Amino acid sequence: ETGYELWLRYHKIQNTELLNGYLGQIKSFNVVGSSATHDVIRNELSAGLSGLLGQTFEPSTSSKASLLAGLSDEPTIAQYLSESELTQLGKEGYLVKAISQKESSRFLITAKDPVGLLYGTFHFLKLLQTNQNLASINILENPKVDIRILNHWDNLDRTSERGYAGFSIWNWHKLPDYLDQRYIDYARANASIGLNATVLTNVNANALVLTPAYLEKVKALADLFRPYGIKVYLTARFSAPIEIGGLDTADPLNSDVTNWWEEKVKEIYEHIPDFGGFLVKANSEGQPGPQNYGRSHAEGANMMADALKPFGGVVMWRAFVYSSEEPDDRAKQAYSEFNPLDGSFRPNVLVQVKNGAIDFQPREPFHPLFGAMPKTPVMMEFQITQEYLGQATQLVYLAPMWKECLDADTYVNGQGSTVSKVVDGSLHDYSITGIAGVANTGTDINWTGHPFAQANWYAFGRLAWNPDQTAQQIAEDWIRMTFNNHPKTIAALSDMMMNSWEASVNYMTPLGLHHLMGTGHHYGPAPWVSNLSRADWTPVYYHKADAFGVGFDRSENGSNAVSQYAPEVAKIFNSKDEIPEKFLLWFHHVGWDFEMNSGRTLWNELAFRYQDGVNTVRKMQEQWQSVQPKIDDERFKSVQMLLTIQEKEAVWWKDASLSYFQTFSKRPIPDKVEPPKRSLEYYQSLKFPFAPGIRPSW
Ligand code: BDP
Repeated sequence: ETGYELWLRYHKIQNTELLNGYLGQIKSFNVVGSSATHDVIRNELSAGLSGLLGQTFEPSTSSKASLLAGLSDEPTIAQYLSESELTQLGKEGYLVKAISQKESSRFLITAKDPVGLLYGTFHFLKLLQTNQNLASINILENPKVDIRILNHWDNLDRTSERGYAGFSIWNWHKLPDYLDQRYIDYARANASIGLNATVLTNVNANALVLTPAYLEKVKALADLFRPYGIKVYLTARFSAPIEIGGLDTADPLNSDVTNWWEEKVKEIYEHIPDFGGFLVKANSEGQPGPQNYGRSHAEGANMMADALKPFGGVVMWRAFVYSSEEPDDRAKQAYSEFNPLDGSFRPNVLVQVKNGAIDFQPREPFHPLFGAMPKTPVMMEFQITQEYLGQATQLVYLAPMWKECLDADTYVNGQGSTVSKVVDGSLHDYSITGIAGVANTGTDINWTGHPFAQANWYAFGRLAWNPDQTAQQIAEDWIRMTFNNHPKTIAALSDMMMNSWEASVNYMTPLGLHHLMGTGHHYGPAPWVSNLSRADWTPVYYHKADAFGVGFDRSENGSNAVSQYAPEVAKIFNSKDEIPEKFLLWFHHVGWDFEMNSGRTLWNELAFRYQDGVNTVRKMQEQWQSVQPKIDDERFKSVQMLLTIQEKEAVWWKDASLSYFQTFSKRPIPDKVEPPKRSLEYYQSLKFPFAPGIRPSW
């Protein structure tokens, strides 16, 4: 198996008792009604039921079919629905339930909108894929977040910034006439996990995508995605009026500029009537923006929002800003810039904030902007592609990391003001909500490079739909759907997955360390780098190791980044003794002999954590080995080889980091920690000129 099928693997159910039970319950299906989405649903049910149940299922038109799917206002369907079910069903929600009649049980899938019906269909098929008992199912679901969107950092030349799975899926050269089947399979996969939107282009944007020839290509994709409920968005380069519009300014308060954007937006909607809107990276890492003209982020965002408003479009304006000229701690800058702008954005602007205040590090405390903008919809940006988390060679299941952030308590409206309540809008009553994931898909046959990276795409969709689900439950569903339902498979793989993120934090950046990766490509350890064009891109800026100790002092005595959090949180982060150790070196510069909870000194604990990370990877190798008889050869070998690489990389991280930090601590490597295999000079000499995922100009 190549893995191309993802979690939509409709192989015949192995357990014959269960299979016979299902065959007794599901004899036929009828999808009532017509639309392009209804056709998709018919195809999905035919493929899913035929594959899983091992018999051919063709759509029937009988109102007595054992599985009935249709909109809630279809008379055939409406007779089975109660008032309360109808009121509970939201626009994109669905109901999947058993309806018992004269001893024979039947099943109903319904929704108010065809896309909800498609989501319900995927849920029903998931029940079979995961071998659930259908007898008394009654599932009513509505998404908790409005815009559930992938951000592709894909360039028009098909390279993918921070992409580790080949080239971009979008073949701009052959579009609009050549419609690759992958486009449809992509939309289908997204719909199966409830994603409803996609940004096709890189945040480091190219204005060409807004020219007529490219809009034809974008339209072709939008037309394919529409039946799957996926709306298309584009990144808008702030200087586009100059680059493709022939103007000599992009000042958001200049009327030629506002007219240009109005006309451009009109042109886009002529091609794509349900176009979603723009994602904008402005005045960030060299990208142009309103500040080039002395205007604020709000003035820039509002100008685009006004152009989009008549058509129902939105602007997702990124808060990922930090300046090398600014002397203040990088971690504070986004908050300092955006918090004062709360209330000055148009209602159709969302401010898109990364989960943490630096940049998708293996572990970051939640970004202080969550909870700090009650009058502005703040949306979440997670990174699915593993830029800082093992790229395509490491098995790192990211759902536990996303959950740690979503479940964190901001305390802004008292206890229980979790980040997920900010994101789902319930804390501040946002009128629109969103959650974005930087995609990890590419042209690799298995879509994501590492077979287990599929789980991160999957988990992102599931959490975007409902941030309250658990990482464990999502992992189990994914394993059952992607591999098999054998209890041994589920036990071994879910254990590997659930421990993998903490392990990677340990062997890369334990105890709150961050940004210690190789320059540019971010592959492997390089904590010694100190001489880049910007100080805030160098690892030494972040770890500040010296003879006394290590860590960035962000307490009241340091940069005071802690003050950007609610007082209850700030108090804990500010105290070396109260702060959870996982964030210790993020907020404090701590002496090498500081006593940790384990009773070890900081230096010994650091060494111990590095070793623990390595040990966990070795355990993952054993666990994978133990399921060999249950996994197809191709995927088994692929993961086996990747785990070998991961083990080597974990040891490399440990050895390079400990050798380097030892030059400051001057303390011995403690017992039970394997001493570094090579000299520090060796690790420093390693070069990776062709590491993947890098932006060509970097
Ligand atoms: C960093 C990436 C860089 C992105 C930037 C961003 O290294 O390639 O352009 O974030 O999010 O993580 O804009």
